[in-house]
Amino acid sequence: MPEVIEHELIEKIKLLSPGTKLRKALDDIIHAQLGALIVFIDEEEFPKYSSILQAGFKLDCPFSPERLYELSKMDGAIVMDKNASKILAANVHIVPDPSISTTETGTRHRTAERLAKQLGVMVVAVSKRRNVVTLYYKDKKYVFGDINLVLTKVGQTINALERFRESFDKSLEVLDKLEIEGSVSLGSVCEILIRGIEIKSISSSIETSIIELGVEGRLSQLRLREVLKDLDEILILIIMDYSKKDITEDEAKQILETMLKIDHRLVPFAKVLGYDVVNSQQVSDTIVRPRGYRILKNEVHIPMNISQNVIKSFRSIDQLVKTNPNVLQKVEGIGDKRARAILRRLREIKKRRQ
Ligand code: 3AT
Ligand code: 3AT
Ligand code: MN
Repeated sequence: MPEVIEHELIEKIKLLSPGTKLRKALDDIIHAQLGALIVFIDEEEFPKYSSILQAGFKLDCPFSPERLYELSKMDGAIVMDKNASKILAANVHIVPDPSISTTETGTRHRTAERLAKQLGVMVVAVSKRRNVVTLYYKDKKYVFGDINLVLTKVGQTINALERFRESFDKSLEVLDKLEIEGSVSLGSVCEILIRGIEIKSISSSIETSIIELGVEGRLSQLRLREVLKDLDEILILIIMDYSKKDITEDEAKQILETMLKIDHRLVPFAKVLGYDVVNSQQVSDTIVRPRGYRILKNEVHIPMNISQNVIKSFRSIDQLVKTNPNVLQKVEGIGDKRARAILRRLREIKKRRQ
């Protein structure tokens, strides 16, 4: 489910995730084989809606999971304030505008969907028959999965992502050496970028599930953070290294955004980097020379503004590796010590066995 779920809906999902009091109430309702229809509105607006939210009885008491659970034994809807801190009314009969479209079948769920659309509010339906919680917010709908299934799915996805990240990191080490030898093909650059983009898009496909897991998702959240660690930065540096023309960091970020949307194939990736190629054979046959942003940043820990000076003078990393400290020192921001450190590190990488 790679759809981008908007920020507002994410906030609502958090309100209902494990660890919250609201979720405790919903779990109790499900375990008791009950159903519920809960409307969240601005307390001050409540009197205005007397024709839509009819009858029932007013309560105006603080919310607790126990109270909500007891009230769900009654027919009709429960009205709460929008922060879920108060229960305003129970046994309410909701009469939304019947002309508003709904794809649901049961009356509870049809009513919930219509009301959320009509008032632009959050409505939660707990199905008695299907033991499932559905969140409606404005015209959006989110069905909460069975927590154990969601946990399993997220866990399996992260296991795979961890393996992908490991092999991505290994291919960066290979790239280091090829870059210094001056024998990188455009194909191998695009392949690495594609792997990185795949890690990013698979990760974002489970982000909502992790939020849905609430406190149960903490470990997954930490693991995912490790998987994504420095990934954007690395991809941006690779793009700056291999873009056909000189680009700024911001331009590289734009290219990264574009890469998330295109086909994960060599030709489209090479084109986004600015190469005029027609087929993947041509991509693989093209030898490219990196400017050196990534190696200088990640292997030698040179700040970006200084590596820019180095790159202005040497143009590519294979040129840089051939120079000597006296020449390198002439670059602004590079002293004797740094010059030696850069060259030492580059030679170490060159000698490294794969
Ligand atoms: P019971 O005494 O519980 O049988 P009730 O008047 O308390 O009846 P409920 O709110 O429990 O009514 O609703 C029971 C079912 O009746 C739920 C729904 O399938 C159906 N129902 C209620 N109102 C409507 C409606 N306006 N249109 C179609 N079906 C409805
Ligand atoms: P289940 O999946 O069976 O729980 P449903 O969408 O099939 O939900 P039902 O028609 O079975 O819905 O109705 C179940 C209860 O929902 C009946 C009533 O207590 C409540 N309900 C349904 N429509 C309304 C409404 N317009 N206002 C308040 N409560 C309603
Ligand atoms: Mn039903």
